[in-house]
Amino acid sequence: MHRSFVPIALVLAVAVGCASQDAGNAADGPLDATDASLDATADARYEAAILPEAAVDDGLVRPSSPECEGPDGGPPMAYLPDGFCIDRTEVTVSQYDAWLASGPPTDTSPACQFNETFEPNDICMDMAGVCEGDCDDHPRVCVDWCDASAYCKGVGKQLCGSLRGEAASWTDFGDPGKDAWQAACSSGGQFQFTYGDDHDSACHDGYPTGGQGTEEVGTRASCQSPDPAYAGVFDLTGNVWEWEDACEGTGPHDRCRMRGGGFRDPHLGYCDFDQVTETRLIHRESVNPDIGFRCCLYPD
Ligand SMILES: [Ca+2]
Ligand SMILES: [Ca+2]
Repeated sequence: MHRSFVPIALVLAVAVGCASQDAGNAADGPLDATDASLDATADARYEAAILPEAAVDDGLVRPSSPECEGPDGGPPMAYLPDGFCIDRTEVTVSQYDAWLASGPPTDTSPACQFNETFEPNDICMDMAGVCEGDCDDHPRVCVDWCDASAYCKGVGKQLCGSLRGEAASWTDFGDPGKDAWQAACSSGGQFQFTYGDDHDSACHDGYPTGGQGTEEVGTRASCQSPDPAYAGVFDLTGNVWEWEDACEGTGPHDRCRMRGGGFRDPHLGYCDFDQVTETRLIHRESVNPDIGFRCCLYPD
């Protein structure tokens, strides 16, 4: 077990300054293109697994797994053996902005009545680490939990929660038999890290940019599962933390979980890392330059 993590001070919990807002290479892996046992879906995952360029250029245009067809936007999805679909990457700036441009209706969910806008927070967007310039394929950051949840619903998906498509229990975040994000990250409970059990510093140590900022989603192929059935899902470790449908209560100040670590965080990346206990407290209304999200889908 690699439990050498040294808790990072709460300095990582960047306050936005507003009272209501807190702010490998898989080619070395076991996959074999000549393995006749790989079906067409697995072949597609294999291709994404061994070709980093494809992960970037092809990954965003690759069709979703057949089981995951139907959503109207966002990243292509992978169907996992646990019976649900998950976005292959974090939701990008261009994907989120396309939804915003469609004029989504006001958020009326009980937990999100505080949420007056889906626009990324202006103060947050001016903070260090937020992409400037050509950012279309970077993860969308500076959005609160309610923005993330509304986006997922808006494109016909859900913010990742339990394996059954409900909100995940606050305490089940480390259980791959109950928590969808954890099932994806741990390859159904096989591994401590997305990529296996042996620590790979390339997937930590401020992944991907040593604390400087985000990177285009899916850029690095090393930080994905070596199991073909779970491969092709990128950046579960690092790039940005990801909002999860796992909250302590229904109020704006109630805590919600974020998963996987972000570019500011060295040494993180255990799939079952408990950010609430060990690093920082994040509330439903919080925004931050290193928090984004991805969505799930639960086929009938
Ligand atoms: Ca908002
Ligand atoms: Ca991530």
